[in-house]
Amino acid sequence: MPTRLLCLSEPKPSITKLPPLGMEARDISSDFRRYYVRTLGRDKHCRSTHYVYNALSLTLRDRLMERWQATYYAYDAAKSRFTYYLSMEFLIGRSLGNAMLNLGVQNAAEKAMYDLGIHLEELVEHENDAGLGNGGLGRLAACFLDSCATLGLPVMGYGMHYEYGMFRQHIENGHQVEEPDHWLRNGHPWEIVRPEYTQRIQYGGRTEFYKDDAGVTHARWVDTHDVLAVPCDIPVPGFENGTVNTLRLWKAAATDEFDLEEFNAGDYTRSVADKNSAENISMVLYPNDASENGKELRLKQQYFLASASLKDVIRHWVSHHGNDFSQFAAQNCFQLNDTHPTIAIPELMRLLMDEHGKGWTEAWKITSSTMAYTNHTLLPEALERWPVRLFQQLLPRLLDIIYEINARFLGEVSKHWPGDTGRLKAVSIIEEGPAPQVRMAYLAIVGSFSVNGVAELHSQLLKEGLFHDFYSIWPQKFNNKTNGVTPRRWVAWCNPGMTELISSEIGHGWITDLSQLSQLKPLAENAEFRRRWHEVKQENKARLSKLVSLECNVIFDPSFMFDVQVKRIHEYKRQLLNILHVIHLYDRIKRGDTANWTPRCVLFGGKAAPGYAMAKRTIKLINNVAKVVNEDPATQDFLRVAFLPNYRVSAMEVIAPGTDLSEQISTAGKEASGTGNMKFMMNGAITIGTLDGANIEIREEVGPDNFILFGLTAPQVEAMRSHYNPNEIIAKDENLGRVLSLLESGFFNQFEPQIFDCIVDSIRNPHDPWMTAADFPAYVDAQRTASLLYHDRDRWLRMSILNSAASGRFSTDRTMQDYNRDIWHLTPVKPDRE
Ligand code: CJW
Repeated sequence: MPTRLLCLSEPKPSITKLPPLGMEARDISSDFRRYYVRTLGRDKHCRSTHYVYNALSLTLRDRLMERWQATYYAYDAAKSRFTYYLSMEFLIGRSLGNAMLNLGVQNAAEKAMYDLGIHLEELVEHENDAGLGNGGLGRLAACFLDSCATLGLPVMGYGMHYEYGMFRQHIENGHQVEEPDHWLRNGHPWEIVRPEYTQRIQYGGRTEFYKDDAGVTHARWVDTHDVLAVPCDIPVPGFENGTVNTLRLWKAAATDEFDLEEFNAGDYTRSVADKNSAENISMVLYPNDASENGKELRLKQQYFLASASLKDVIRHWVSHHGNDFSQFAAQNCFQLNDTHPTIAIPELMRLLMDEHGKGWTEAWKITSSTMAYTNHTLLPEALERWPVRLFQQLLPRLLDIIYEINARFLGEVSKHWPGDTGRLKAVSIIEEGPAPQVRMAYLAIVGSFSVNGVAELHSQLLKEGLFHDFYSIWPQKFNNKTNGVTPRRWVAWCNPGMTELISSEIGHGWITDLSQLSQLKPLAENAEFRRRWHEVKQENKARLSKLVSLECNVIFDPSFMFDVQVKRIHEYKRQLLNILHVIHLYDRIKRGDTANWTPRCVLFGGKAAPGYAMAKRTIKLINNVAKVVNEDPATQDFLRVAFLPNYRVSAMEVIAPGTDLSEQISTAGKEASGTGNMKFMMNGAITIGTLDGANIEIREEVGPDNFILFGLTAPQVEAMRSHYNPNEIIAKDENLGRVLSLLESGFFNQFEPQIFDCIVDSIRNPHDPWMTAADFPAYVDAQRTASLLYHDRDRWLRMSILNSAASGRFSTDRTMQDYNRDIWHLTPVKPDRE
């Protein structure tokens, strides 16, 4: 830890007082050159983009830093109530472009670089994505932070500083191959390490009880193995408003205290190895999306995040209020991003009781009015449960507290349903059995004052199904907060052509008030506007086509319809249904059934969890089908198929603007919300989709004529389960029969016998949870509708404009205002730059 400066009095304010930095091209240029030459020590012979990128990043970071400090002075002065967004994932992607956009210096930076003979775009492309998340849940957290900063809300993100983010995906012979993503290899100029706020995190050991001087019994956690948590802060700029919030990511470090017993016993190397195991805690992001993996290290990570963040907030609290926690709940709120940080509930209890001497009642009152829980999935395989045995070993004191929370909760339940022991068993936080488990979702509900789902259907299903008993006890806790995406990154940054066109018609107020896009509606009837809209889309398609050609070696002709499905590969998302349709189109081409054909380029992208065999096999199928289709000269004018490797945030920034048709085809009731659907809609794509997650609200906003609907509804899916007969459907539907025959004949795996048997079997299985066969005929019809609509260019353009125009509700600005109105109750603060 750095030593404190020796000074007789406190440092004078003049140490921190500096004139404001200029925002013009010449100011940026001169700071840039100073960093390049003086700080980084480069000269005219240096040819590496890396240093140029770093010099520009540091130049912009200085400008963020000014606003960052001003923001915190303003929050302090306003004595702001704060919300802390606790999340194991923040999928932030690249930072340079976002910093330029939100600081409003894009043009100035562009000019400064241009005058020095540097292409800004090359610098932007140089940056590695910060892939500190899996998919929707992690990207949502990043969009939330952007919106909170833009709204001036005192919200801070707390997460993990993984050394290795989401793995890099290669495709070899059609198979996914994972490679570690050492995203920090070239450094990360956007973070500031703050060792002065290091926290100590305990593991293992045992609980010891003792009496204080007044004879009151207390507990303490002793004989623990400790690990240090060091914060790395990343600035989160609001859009042109002078606010910069903080994303604080925790990195694990060893305590530097050797185990003396081991050391003296001569086991020096073992003692050093322990250091490694400490640092392992923040080494790698678990690459599971909506499926649990249950590894001990994951629980260690969860506790690491929760404990470090709470201790950090309490450190700040105690420095202002001492041991008086009476106003703590009035001033602080924790939003739990799924159950992953739920251990924060017993941890806050522990800190208040064991470290601050509060009694159970007071501690519980504070905890249960401070925590709020967001659920992101109904899939049983994603619901976290931890073996009691593991808790006992790793976090014994927390298990004590969880047992006590459960005992008191079950006491309440038996008052609600007297004598109903079945009910007690059903809602118990501890699932009994040969290997008892802690149900993290139940712990989260019991310990929170708010429980929300992420789209209307999802929140409804939580109340009716998964959490029904809890809803009966506490109906007032349950609420919906439909997800969104930030229009800064997902339109203003990634689609400059559309941004310019829209702003030329309605001004640029829409960037911070997306509902203003509704002013575009009448322009759908304006032929000249449609022509310009089409022009922008074609340019964006050309850009996407370049990416596909570079990364997949497949030529996408921008005059074809671009039909895209990019998201994590999961059976419930039904990439399989999509590729079955591609096979059907191929079959039609081979039969010569191509009258009035709408040529298509079908793009897939997404990562499969490394241990998820079916998902990986689906990737292989897509690649094999793509190869057959693309190599067959008969398809030349009709169909192209590609799988884009290593789908990530920065790839989506090119994909969304260049997409015509957005595939959102999950089995109804399974996709909690989806957020890719919103990015596509904002960028003028038309959705083909089921009535699932936020698709329902998208269709509501844009109207049924501008949304291509198909498939069973969630209740129909459930009703069909008992008598689902896929083989009968296959026998009746000629198209599906032919597609399955092709697959079963080994047509797409001539030299790889049987590799797709598991996929065919899953479709033919009456217990197929995803009911792929059930929706296939309707899906093919809907795709025909899409083709016909695309054929009529004016019709399609109208729909495209109307989709963007109706996307206002899906800005995270709206989502954050909803959270703030119903859960957080924060007052926006405008920082004073003087
Ligand atoms: O959250 C998005 C939704 C989307 C939903 C996703 C989600 O599938 O429909 O738009 C934002 O609300 N992600 C997860 N659940 N739901 C998720 C992610 C990572 C996980 C996990 C669940 C990692 C683990 C376990 C469950 C693990 O153990 O590593």
